[in-house]
Amino acid sequence: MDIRTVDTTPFDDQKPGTSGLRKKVAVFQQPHYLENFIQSIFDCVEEPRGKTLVLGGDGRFHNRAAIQTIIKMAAAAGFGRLMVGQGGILSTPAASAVIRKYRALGGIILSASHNPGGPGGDFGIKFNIGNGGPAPEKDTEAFFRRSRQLNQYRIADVPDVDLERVGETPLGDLVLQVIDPVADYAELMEALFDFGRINSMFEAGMLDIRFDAMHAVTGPYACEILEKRLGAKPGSVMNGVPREDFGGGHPDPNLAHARELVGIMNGGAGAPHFGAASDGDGDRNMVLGQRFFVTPSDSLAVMAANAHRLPGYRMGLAGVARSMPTSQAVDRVAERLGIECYETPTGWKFFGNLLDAKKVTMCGEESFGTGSDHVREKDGLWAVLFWLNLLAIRNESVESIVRAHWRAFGRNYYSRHDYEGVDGARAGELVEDLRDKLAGLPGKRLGEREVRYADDFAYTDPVDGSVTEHQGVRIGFQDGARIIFRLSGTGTEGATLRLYVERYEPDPAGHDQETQEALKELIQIAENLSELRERTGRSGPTVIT
Ligand code: G16
Repeated sequence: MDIRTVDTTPFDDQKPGTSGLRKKVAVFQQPHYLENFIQSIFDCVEEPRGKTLVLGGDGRFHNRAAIQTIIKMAAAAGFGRLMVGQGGILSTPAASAVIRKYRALGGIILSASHNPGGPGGDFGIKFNIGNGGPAPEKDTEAFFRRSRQLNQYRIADVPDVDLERVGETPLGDLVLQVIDPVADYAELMEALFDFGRINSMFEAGMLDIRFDAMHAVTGPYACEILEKRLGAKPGSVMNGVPREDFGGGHPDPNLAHARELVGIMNGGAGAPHFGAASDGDGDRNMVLGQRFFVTPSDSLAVMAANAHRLPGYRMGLAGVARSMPTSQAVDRVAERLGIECYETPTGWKFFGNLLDAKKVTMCGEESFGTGSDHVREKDGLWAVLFWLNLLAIRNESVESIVRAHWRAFGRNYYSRHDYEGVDGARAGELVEDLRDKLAGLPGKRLGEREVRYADDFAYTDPVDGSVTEHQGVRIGFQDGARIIFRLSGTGTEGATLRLYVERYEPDPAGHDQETQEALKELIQIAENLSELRERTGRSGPTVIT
């Protein structure tokens, strides 16, 4: 096998964001762009000789071309085994499961998650380490530093490989192994949940579900697990064939982008009992009941409160974690259970150490992500199976489970307002000016509430002591209400400014308000304080979740 060393020049924009390097497809199509970043990773990881690497993606446009290039570079780097999902497919949680099961050195996941795909869409590369989770910041910083010095990469001169046939092919010293992308993941799910019990509900006609795969990676996983193994009726999985452009849609499971599913779930008495959707790479989830939306923050709290009822979590939870902007609903569950609740910066990578150190069993984020220690990524289908198992155990509707939870713990009204595609400099100034106001806020009254604290969130990892600063401006009130401002780290066009608003309502008599109405005063305060509309030049948010 001939290995070529190719001269290259560094790019200055290969800094990974919240979740890997995400750019427009056209950026990745520039000569050497992909190769430079992959070589930067290979130069920073431990000695690859003889080790196993996992590779797959969400099937979006450019996935196949990128995989062929990475196979050749992995062969040149000296890896012993490369496990690639058939057709280049591996959902993010499945990749995490495979890395862990086969004790791989790590894995490369090609995805821009929920961002649109196709030639004009986005592409992305994530590196996951040996625990199956996203590379921590010290690693992504090292990749970035390396990318700025890189002047050569190495690639094997071999023809493209057939990715459709499961099996092994030698490529020099590398064994290329094309694997069934679903099998290991499905086996793991069977070990965590009571498939027999869920199956009985389907058999008895007591459960009708709709799962929207949004023409993204979860299609094959959902068809195999929900329809084939669990017996949901054919057609329960919608948009189940992965497409390179996600069928022209935006594979983001929220009320704005999963409209078709939302329409079905709002469709009167004959609507399915349970609806769910997942995103481009299968790590996010949205859960719906009949005419009922479960906020991701509530979903996490309900799951934590009920975990002990499910086979995989019978021993109870060691602790829980949530990202800082996620509502404090789960904090109340942790308090009741007498376990620790950790507050981390946005980004699944911050949960890795807590999970590895067994400080937490379950974690979640407001951005439609929930997961547990079974892998080191958030996991969309896992959350769906968790809910199905819970429905089968409690034999109640989604809505009645959530309402009972509110009665027991109180309700955290919660909403996120996104201002997308804002001018980057203006968004930066807005956040800077807010930071300047923080010192003067504690003790002050804003509307009917008194500010208890106002800060720029910083996190000290309790396991390795690493410090991460400037993770969002927080204004907390005496009654637990919060206003948070943050700049997204996953967009590829301009800046996305996120406003998160939350308030706690302990009284069940106050649990029936419409969310935006319930949060109106706080939203107004946030907009006034930040001069949000004037400074962004927008009359309102682009997306409300
Ligand atoms: C990624 C991260 C999540 C984060 C989300 C949104 O998710 O893994 O931890 O909450 O982005 O981040 P931001 O607010 O910075 O845009 P995904 O599903 O896009 O990989």
